[in-house]
Amino acid sequence: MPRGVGMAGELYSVRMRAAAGGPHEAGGRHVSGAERIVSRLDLERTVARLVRRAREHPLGAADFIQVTVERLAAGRLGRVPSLPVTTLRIGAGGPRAARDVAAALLARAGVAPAVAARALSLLANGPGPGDSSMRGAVLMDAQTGRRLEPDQARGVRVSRLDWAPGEQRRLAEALRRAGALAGRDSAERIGDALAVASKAARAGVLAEICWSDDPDYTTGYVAAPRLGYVRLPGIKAAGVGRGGRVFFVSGVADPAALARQLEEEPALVTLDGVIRAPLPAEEFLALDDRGA
Ligand code: WAQ
Ligand code: MG
Repeated sequence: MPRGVGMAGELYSVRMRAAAGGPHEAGGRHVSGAERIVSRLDLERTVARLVRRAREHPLGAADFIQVTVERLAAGRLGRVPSLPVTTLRIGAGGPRAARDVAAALLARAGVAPAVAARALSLLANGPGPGDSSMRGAVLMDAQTGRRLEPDQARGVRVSRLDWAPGEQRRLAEALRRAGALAGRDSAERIGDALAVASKAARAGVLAEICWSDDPDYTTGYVAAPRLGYVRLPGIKAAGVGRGGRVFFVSGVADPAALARQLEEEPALVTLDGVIRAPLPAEEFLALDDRGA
């Protein structure tokens, strides 16, 4: 997807969120969200694309779409290197087996096993109020399992980020070359998730687990600075509309300040880590230090 020739001049953060049954604040069901950082030249077509993305979303027709356009202060844009990407082969064990691998990876990243188990069941049941989805992520203490996000209905949204120009296309090519795309895997979705995970890792998040609440997207991941971004195909059965995201942190004195950093500090992601060909989960787990 062309994103303009350069990032010189004025930059804009463009953010979209969509809901059905009214705005999110009035109890509407979250349908989709996406965002970009673009130059002035790309501003209008970016707004149009995001509106189209909301309207054509598989979770159903949105009747509330909000697009926010905000000029970024000059010189405030951080650079975030992307985590290395590994796609695991899970075998025939289905979501159960993939979640066991996720738990093993989280333990390796420093999350207490009981806390990892708690996060997995939270995502399986829907982490929002009344077992709904959240718009943002749960922030969880990696040792106690305590939820630290300031707003538990909304969660923490990693925001004001995008790929540097051309990088998302390079990522898509690298994924294809590595043979990492199977079934309904979407390079665009991987790009969005990898950007979020890379910004979170950079900000000091210890580990993350995520799978989509979109019924037809069944690949999830665990990410951590030590592991990289580790994709777990089939971590959810097709047709299940529950999912979410958990950021695990350790020894964070001020969770609200971390949440603000994740939400507000603008950042461009550059393709940095390797994109590996798929390998069996046991093989990855048998290796000690992976990733960066
Ligand atoms: N910041 C924090 N949490 C978010 C954000 C964000 N920017 N965007 C979404 N979430 C949370 C929210 O609770 C959603 O319900 C949940 O994550 C899932 O979001 O093949 O598509 O956009 O490697 O449905 C991961 C695997 C796909 C990609 C994840 O998530 C791959 C996905 P979705
Ligand atoms: Mg979703």
